Amino acid sequence: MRRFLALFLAIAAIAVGSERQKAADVTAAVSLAPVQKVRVVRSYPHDPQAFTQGLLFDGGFLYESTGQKGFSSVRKVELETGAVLRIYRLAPSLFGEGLALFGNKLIQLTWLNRKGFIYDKETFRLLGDFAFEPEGWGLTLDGRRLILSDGTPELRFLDPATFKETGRLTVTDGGLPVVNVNELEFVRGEILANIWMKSVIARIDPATGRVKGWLDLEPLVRENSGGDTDAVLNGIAYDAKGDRLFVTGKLWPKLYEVRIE
Ligand SMILES: [Ca+2]
Repeated sequence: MRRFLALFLAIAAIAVGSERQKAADVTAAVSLAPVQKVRVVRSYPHDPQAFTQGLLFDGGFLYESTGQKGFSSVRKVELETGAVLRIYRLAPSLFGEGLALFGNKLIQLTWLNRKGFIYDKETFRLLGDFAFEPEGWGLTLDGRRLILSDGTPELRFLDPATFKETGRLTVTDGGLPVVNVNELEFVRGEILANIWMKSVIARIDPATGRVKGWLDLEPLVRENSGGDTDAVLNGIAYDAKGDRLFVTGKLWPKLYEVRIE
């Protein structure tokens, strides 16, 4: 219970941020979403050099975007072995971020370059690029719209064909904005989101932006971070056909199939 309380306070702290004064005024209205545990179904090897920024699952394989200048890439990864089957390396000036799939196209964000890239899923041939604002953090597709995070509580919806913004959503918990919203995955009608530097995943209602629950992945963070503050939880993929949820982190040696308890 004590650990849950600490977690609640940690979440409350991120939510409050610089709006502490304003937040204090609405404290009475705060009712933080419940914290849920996850069960590890199976673990798999993950490249401990991969600074994971985007992750998705399609057709039996993982697709991963990695960051850091000089180390950014898009990869096709074999789930069982973690082997990199195909790789596209970005120019050293670019920092890879979120990754989504639209049809047969992989769409990758970069962090501060205000540029995204489109690749053929099979060949990894670069098909084109697009401009977006302001920063690129996470990316997923809800079936018809791209959802982009930029580290603020705001999620942007983009048309996946034109990359034009079609709407926004503010992520809140207990009426307070949640900052540092990072890697995303659309799962069974909810937006799952990593929160940068936190060992929780938010389950966000895509209609209201409200956090419906927090998945506590602290035991996995402890097992994989090795005390490295960069080695944070980041990477959510969903196998819709097999109803399997995968999570990993930056520089983590393992990737997990997890089930929400
Ligand atoms: Ca994802």
